[in-house]
Amino acid sequence: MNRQKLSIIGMPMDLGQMRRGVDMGPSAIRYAGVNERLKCLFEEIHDQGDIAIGRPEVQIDPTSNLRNLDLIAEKTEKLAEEVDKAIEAGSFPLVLGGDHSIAIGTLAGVSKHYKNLGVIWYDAHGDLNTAETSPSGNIHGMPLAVSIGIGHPLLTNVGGYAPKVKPENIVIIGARSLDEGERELIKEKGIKVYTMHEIDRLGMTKVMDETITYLKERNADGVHLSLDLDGLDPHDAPGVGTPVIGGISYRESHLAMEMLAEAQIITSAEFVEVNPILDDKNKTATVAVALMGSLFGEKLL
Ligand code: Z70
Ligand code: MN
Ligand code: MN
Ligand code: MN
Repeated sequence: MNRQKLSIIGMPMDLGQMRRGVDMGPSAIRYAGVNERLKCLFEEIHDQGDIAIGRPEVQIDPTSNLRNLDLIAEKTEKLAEEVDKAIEAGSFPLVLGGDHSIAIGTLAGVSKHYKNLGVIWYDAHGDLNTAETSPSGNIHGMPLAVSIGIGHPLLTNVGGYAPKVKPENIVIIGARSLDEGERELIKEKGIKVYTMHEIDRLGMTKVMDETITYLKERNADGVHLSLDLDGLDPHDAPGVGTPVIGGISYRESHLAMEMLAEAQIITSAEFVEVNPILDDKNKTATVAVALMGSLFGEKLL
């Protein structure tokens, strides 16, 4: 893991779902002090500001069940370029969302730098829908399917290549709201999932130990952490568009981040779905920044 340089890239895009406010996620996370918190953990921090999203008209195409398809393809392509540049410059890319559809761009920028990328998807949801299986038409429920090459070609080909990740290199942690088509895809593709049931049963220590061992045994040469704040319990992270009760606690999440720091396997990360409009005094962004501290090796003593 490169501890020298960190690139912070804001992706204020809310086009992957229907609740406004998640476009303010990067501002909320900066307001919560991300730069100050991480300053002492890196030699250099480059806050690259935000990718320009503008205020595009919402695209409604009643035939495709893919809301804002063209816009999301266009904007995630831009994010992919920035993430790629950061890695080329020897920086660790940290992307601030934005709804989870931004992961299409992050992974497109990251995965070309690795032969066998691993992905940890920390989320209440599977984000494994396609236009055919999605109950909502929201693309933020699809980025993990897109990354394994399943979905509309405009999305799977962001970055100019597909797929980005092998299904067997993915570990989902925190799942508790899966759609039928997602369950089928998980079984069909052999994606490793720790639902809340396994987290309760095994404890977070065992879940993370197993996750780290699994990705090492798979010979992952890089691991991307995609952390959706709705993976946490809404009590600890209320500022998200789709809260699901019975989630991972703040403490368990810290432990998970600390274990990832210790294992030194994470090579890129994104924190998504922070919605300050739905939040309680910027609590969720504050939690996100605290988790980043642990992920990047902050010590209590
Ligand atoms: C549902 C769908 C989702 C995030 C909600 C929800 C998906 N499975 N993803 N919040 N981040 O509409 O596809
Ligand atoms: Mn490159
Ligand atoms: Mn998600
Ligand atoms: Mn989610």
